[in-house]
Amino acid sequence: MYKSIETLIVDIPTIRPHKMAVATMQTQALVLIKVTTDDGLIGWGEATTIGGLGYAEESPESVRTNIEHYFAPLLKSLKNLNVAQTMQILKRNINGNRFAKCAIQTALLDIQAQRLNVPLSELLGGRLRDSVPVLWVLASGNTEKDIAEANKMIAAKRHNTFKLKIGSRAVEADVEHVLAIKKALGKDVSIRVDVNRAWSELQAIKGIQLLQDGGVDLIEQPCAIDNLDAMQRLTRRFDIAIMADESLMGPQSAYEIARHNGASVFAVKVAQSGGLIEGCEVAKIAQLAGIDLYGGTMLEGPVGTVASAHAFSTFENLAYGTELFGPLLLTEQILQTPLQYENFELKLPNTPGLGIELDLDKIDHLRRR
Ligand code: MUC
Ligand code: MG
Repeated sequence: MYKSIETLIVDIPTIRPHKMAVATMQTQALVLIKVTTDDGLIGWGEATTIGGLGYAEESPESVRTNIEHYFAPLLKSLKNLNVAQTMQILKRNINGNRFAKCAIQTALLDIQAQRLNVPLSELLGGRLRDSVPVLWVLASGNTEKDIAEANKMIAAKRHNTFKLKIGSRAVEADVEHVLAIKKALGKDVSIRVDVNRAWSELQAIKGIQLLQDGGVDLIEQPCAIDNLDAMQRLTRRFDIAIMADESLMGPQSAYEIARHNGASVFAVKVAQSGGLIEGCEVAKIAQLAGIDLYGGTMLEGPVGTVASAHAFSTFENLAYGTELFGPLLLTEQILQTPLQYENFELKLPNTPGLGIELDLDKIDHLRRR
């Protein structure tokens, strides 16, 4: 039934260095999975990560190796199973590897949605919106450059909400940088910060107080992944939204964080969740626990971005919008028709499956040999 499963690593320079506490990105290594069926259908998935092993436990190279050696032979041995049954067998036989599992599941859902002639979102329960709001991340490392970049985005009606990457400098220096940007952009522009787990609890108390007083709207992953106690105390202590990102690793951890009041917002990432379906489960847990939602990214290219958009379009509450801007950070586009960003939102395709057409010549030219 599944004839071939290919993993392509496609290295694309970013439009400027993207500085985060965990890594500075100059190039993004897109990890694309192409699944071909015996009857000639093709499904795509993506398992892109950030900064090699700087962000998560899977690297582009480990995804490729594990798909080639473990996922592909197993998938090729399966016959006459639906997507759920196929994923159940993969999960029983392969531990961890959430990014690889997400990419494979996406490709299988893409194929199934094409067979049924419906957009992929219809297999996830059905979309509630045809577009999702998209913010922009300011991460040039320079306050003046960030302000100029934000003003350009607002004027072009591309983004009117901004997330700032902090955590690599002293708390005071980071706060000064954020509040200068907040002041320059004014009260109507929502500013959030992502600390990428760089602060101790005491640093977080100091930093969050100053940012809350300065009119910032949200603090993302201030403390270490495992420090659920600190996240709980910070969530209770402050009025400002505290968002879990790296510490969310699928439905089980979503349940644990929700149970301990360890966040007021969840950043749902389909790869971190282990799949589109699991991302929707994380969202459901949030909804039941009264936690708000935000659609996150692993700075994927268009495949992972549109797959995420299909999942996020089904969420009842998307109070904090999304950050599905990954393709816009890249100097090269790999679709025949680029994803449509307009009026501060990303439009979802209506055609069957993921609803995108890849530029295979471009991919072949850019891919790692
Ligand atoms: C993260 O931690 O949120 C998402 C946007 C961005 O600039 O970095 C990522 C990772
Ligand atoms: Mg984050």
